[in-house]
Amino acid sequence: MLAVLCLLPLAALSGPAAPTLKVTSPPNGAILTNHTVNITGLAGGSDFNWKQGSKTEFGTGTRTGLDYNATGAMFLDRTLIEDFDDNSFDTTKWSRSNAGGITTTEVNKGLRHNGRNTASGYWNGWSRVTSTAAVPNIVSADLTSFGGSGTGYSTMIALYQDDSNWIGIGLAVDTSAYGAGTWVVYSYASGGSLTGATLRKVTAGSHNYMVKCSGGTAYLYEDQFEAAKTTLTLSSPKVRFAGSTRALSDTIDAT
Ligand SMILES: [Ca+2]
Repeated sequence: MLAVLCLLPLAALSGPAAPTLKVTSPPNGAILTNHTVNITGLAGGSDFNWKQGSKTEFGTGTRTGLDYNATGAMFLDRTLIEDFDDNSFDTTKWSRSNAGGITTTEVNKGLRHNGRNTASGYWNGWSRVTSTAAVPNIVSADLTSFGGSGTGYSTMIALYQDDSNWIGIGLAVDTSAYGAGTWVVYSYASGGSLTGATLRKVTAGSHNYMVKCSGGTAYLYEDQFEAAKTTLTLSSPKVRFAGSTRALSDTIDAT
């Protein structure tokens, strides 16, 4: 599952109205520190300026993703791409936690949530991979296969601020809550208050899931189409991948 994490170009989301960006000063290719780049005359009539203040910030990555919120305010953000393609889990970029017999490993050019729930109670068998640093406010990943057995199992990609503030989208089977089938689901926590919903049933196959949080609204996408949105503000979120199982002896295998 979740082979690629990246910031997608805005044009992929919003159709023909995508704005263009042209910076004439400093010239293309120039590397400057402690200079302000001012970008004007873009969609929504807003201006944007961005200051790259240090070598350290430059080394963190170039801000290449153009984004705007519902008011038309524009901003740039960094791009992070992780392919999980070398079968070696990078603990400088990612932290792992798990419980109840479910684990996440980097295998076969992707992340794999796998295992059999050994925990009592409900949804106490899980594994989570979280970035060690904050990420852009748009994250996406391809879920290439999703399976399991028993009463319920789920996987999602999420923007995660803390346990009380996060939002994610993915797939779930929960025969007691949803009936038969695999469902696209989303859930989020805002100030500790948890909300979740099913969106539609899906058949097997690869799907891309994306989460964007911008200007006080969180947007959830499946295969580049907006699937849901809700009012939510997150501060410096990380990206999290999670796989969970519902009850004792339920299994999951998601890549
Ligand atoms: Ca790796």
